[in-house]
Amino acid sequence: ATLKDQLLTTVTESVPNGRNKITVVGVGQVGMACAFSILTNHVSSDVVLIDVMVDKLKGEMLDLQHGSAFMKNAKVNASTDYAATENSSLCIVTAGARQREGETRLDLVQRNTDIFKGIIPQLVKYSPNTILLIVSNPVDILTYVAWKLSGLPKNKVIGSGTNLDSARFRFLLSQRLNVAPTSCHGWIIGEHGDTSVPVWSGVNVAGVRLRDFDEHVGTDKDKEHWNELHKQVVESAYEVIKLKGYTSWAIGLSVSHLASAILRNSNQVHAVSTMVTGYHGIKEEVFLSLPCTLGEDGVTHIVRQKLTDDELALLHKSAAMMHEVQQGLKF
Ligand code: 6V0
Repeated sequence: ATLKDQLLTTVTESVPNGRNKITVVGVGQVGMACAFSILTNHVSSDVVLIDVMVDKLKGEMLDLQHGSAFMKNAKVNASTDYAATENSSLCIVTAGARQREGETRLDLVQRNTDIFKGIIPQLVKYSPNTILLIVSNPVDILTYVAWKLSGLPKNKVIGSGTNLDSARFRFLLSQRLNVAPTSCHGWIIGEHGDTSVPVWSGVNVAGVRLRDFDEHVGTDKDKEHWNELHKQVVESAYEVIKLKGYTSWAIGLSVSHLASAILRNSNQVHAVSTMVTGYHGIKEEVFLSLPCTLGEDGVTHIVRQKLTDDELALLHKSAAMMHEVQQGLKF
């Protein structure tokens, strides 16, 4: 008998996978920020990392494993083989090519669609009951692509969407009002990025709407120019990328909150990218962000926001644009 056998008597074999197992595909800046936030917030005790870069993958795995004792003994594994992802409750996809100089947005979409063809079917093969949380950009279109490639029901394919944009918005509101971000309620819906829609009609603190003091707040007629905050939200990714080369911490934290809501079946409401056909008069088969309740089945309910005509028009513009880009995609 080995020393181990002498020390430990087997009562029953231990379970190989944790019930809260999370796979993160892509160990770049975003994937690692997601993994680190998930581990340090104790959202999962069983994280698997997947990438195509063997050395980087192993290095990241070892570095995190060495911190296991400080993360409630979480297990961290890594592999280029999707068999390691078996029985994941949640798969987060952050893998993706970066835009090259002179490359159009559509080119990037097609390149990332081609990358997704090698990732999504593998994830579903080993975890047929998983929920997919897509982070790679352009996130709304790639969530649609992942939905098509996976064959999963629409509730189980989610894009990180405007959860991050909404967090940025609430932070900026907090700075201007000197009220904590979690006490400033404001939602950004629609496309994650340039055509996102700030729902000024609902922005409130303690249920008191800014629109009740000034009906023009957030519009062009607003003398205090509150809509500058939304412009800053749209600019923020570009600004951070210009300053540090990439964005990572805020998206990592935002994704770990979504993962927590899903795994804990909490019915928390977050703005995430979901199939919006039939909502707010949208006819196209597209994914855009709306406030959704999240639980272990993914998106269970969509909150029916009372949008103004201007907000609806902006949302329809996003939907039309997503649809147009999707038409050019080759699966
Ligand atoms: P990065 O640092 O270049 O990392 C990308 C990783 O993906 C690398 O480690 C690659 O090796 C890996 N990868 C590439 N192809 C494959 C493949 N076929 N299988 C497995 N792994 C692969 O990029 P970064 O981490 O900065 O960004 C990743 C993606 O997230 C990009 O598409 C960003 O645009 C997107 N972001 C999305 C955000 C959001 O709010 N949804 C926010 C920030 C970035």
